[in-house]
Amino acid sequence: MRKRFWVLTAALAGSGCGGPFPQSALHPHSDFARASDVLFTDIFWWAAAVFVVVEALLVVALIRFRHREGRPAPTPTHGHTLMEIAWTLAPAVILVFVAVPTVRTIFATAGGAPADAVKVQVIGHQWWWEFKYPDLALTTANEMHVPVGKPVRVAITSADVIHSFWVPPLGGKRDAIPGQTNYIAFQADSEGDYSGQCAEFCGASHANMRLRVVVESDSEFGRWATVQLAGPAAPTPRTAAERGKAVFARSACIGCHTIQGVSPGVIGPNLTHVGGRTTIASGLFPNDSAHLARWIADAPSLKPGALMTRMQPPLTDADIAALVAYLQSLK
Ligand code: HEC
Ligand SMILES: [Cu+2]
Repeated sequence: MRKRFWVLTAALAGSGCGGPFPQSALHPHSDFARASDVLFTDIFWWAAAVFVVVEALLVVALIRFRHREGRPAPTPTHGHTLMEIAWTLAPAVILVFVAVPTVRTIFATAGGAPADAVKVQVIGHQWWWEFKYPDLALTTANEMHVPVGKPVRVAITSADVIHSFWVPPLGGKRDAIPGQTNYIAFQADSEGDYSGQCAEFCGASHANMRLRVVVESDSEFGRWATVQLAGPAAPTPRTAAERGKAVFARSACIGCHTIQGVSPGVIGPNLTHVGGRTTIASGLFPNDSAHLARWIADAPSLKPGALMTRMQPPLTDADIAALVAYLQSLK
């Protein structure tokens, strides 16, 4: 019985260290994330050493001075100058070894970047992320693209309440504060699709405020930017997508969403190329017909508190299907 308990405990503890864990800060993929990881490991080993020394002394004291029949109580030590100096100095020295790398990392990750860094402006919204590339005059949402091996400078702010931008494998977390801009800079060292998360409680769907960062080759990034900069594809005449465009243009959608050349809304994500995204609703759902249809019909039922309210009067199933076809055509 006891043996089985230990095997089970070891298995549970061991399994905590495996798995893919897409939002783990222990798998760094940029200079920023590596700097935090190195600092974390450094402080972890100092803490481990302190733990071992303190626990060892405790165990020695427990065993050596245990009460035994007929033995008088040990005499307590008072005013031992050497010991007092030792246990004051040792922690002070350890704290210096912790403080110096900490302060160095704080400055190293303060957001400084060369002038030719790719610039991205991140704006937190309840409960989605807007990404603007000022040098490219490009706006998108929820999925940020950056080239691999190039410095990226991220300027972070918020349109409503305080959020926090955090992509554990790449960098952050850094608060997104309305009326203020905070910066981080990083250089991703491997291509991939990294997930992030708002890290400052911001209301009902805080936990559903995710994001993705696609790190790709320079040429793929260039291709992506070119597609984003082009206007939306015109739907083929007499298809569901064309009917969907008409439904979009006569519905409340236009008050909240921008589709370049179609509508100017700025309450929700820019939908000009929404069909090219892999997810919707800030990384919550795959961008497929079923989820799009349910989202358009009743977004708050999929994402509590979503500021995309239920359409009134409700859209017909045919209208929703047409809208889905239209949005999917916007690659
Ligand atoms: C009251 C403003 C409002 C109206 C009206 C509105 N939306 Fe939205 N929409 C939003 C907001 C805000 C979000 C982001 C919600 C979130 O993720 O929390 C959103 C998200 C979306 C998304 C997901 C985009 C992404 O990148 O994740 C799609 C698709 C969408 N809306 C389509 C539509 C369509 C189609 C209509 C019209 C039938 C519509 N919306 C009407 C505010 C609105
Ligand atoms: Cu949040």
